[in-house]
Amino acid sequence: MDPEISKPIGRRVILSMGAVGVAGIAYGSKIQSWVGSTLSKVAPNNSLIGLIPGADTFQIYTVAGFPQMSTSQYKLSVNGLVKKELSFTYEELLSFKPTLLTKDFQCVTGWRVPNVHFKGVALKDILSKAGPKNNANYVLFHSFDGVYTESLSIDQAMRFDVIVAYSMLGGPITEEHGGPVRLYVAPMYGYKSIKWLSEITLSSSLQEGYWEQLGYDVNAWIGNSNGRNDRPVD
Ligand SMILES: Nc1nc2c(c(=O)[nH]1)N[C@H]1C(S)=C(S)[C@@H](COP(=O)(O)O)O[C@H]1N2
Ligand SMILES: [Mo]
Repeated sequence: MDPEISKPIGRRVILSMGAVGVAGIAYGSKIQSWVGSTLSKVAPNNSLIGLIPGADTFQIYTVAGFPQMSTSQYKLSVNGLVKKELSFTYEELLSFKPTLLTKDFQCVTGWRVPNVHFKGVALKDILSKAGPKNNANYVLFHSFDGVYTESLSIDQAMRFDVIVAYSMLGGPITEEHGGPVRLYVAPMYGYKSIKWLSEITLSSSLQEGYWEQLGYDVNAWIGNSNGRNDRPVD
C-alpha cells in the first residue's frame, strides 16, 4: 500500500468526485490515489479538463485534510535563530522580486510531472531579510494543516531553486496543491515541498519532518536518496 495515501479524506474532495461516487472511498488507497489523479485534472479555473489518470499528472496528497485560508488571512512567520523575527502577508510576498522556475516535480512513490511552472520568492531572499544567526544550521517548516512538517539544512535552504511559491501550473496555487503558499524544493523529492506553508523556524539542530520520522531520507535528493534511481531535476 502506498504509505503517502492517508485518511481522512476531506469532504470537499468527496464532493468533487462527482459521478465517481463516494462508495469507493471505503476501499482504500487505490481509490484515493485515483481521486488524487482525478483532482489533479481540475484546472485552476475549476473546469474539468479530463478524467483519465495519467502518469504525468499530480496526485494530491494530504495527511491532515484540506485546510482553507484566504490570501488576506495568510501570514508567513519566520522565527527561531534569526536576528529579526518577521512575518509576511501574501501581498508582501508578492512584492519581493519573483523567482520563476520551470522544472519537474517528482514524488518518491514514482510519479513525475514534467516542466511545471512555479513562481514565488526565493527562500534565501526571505531568510536573508530575517538574518540567520551563526548557529542556525537547520530550517524547519510548518504547515497550517497543523500536522505536516519538513526540514532543510541551511545550505539547502539557501539554494536558488528552493522557493516559497504562490503560483504553480499557471495560476495561484489551489487549495488542493497547498495554497495560498507552499514550498517548492526543486532538486528534492516532493515530500520536501510542504503545502499550506505557515511558519519557518531556524534552529541549531535538525528536527526531522513528517515523512522523515517515518523513515524517508532527510537529504531527499532526486535520484540519490530513498533507494531510488530517478533522473535528477536539471
Ligand atoms: N502539508 C502537506 N504538504 C505536503 C504533503 C502533505 O501530505 N501535506 N505531501 C507531500 C508529498 S509526499 C508530495 S509528493 C507533494 C504532492 O504535492 P501535490 O499534493 O500538490 O501533488 O506534497 C508534499 N507536501
Ligand atoms: Mo511524495
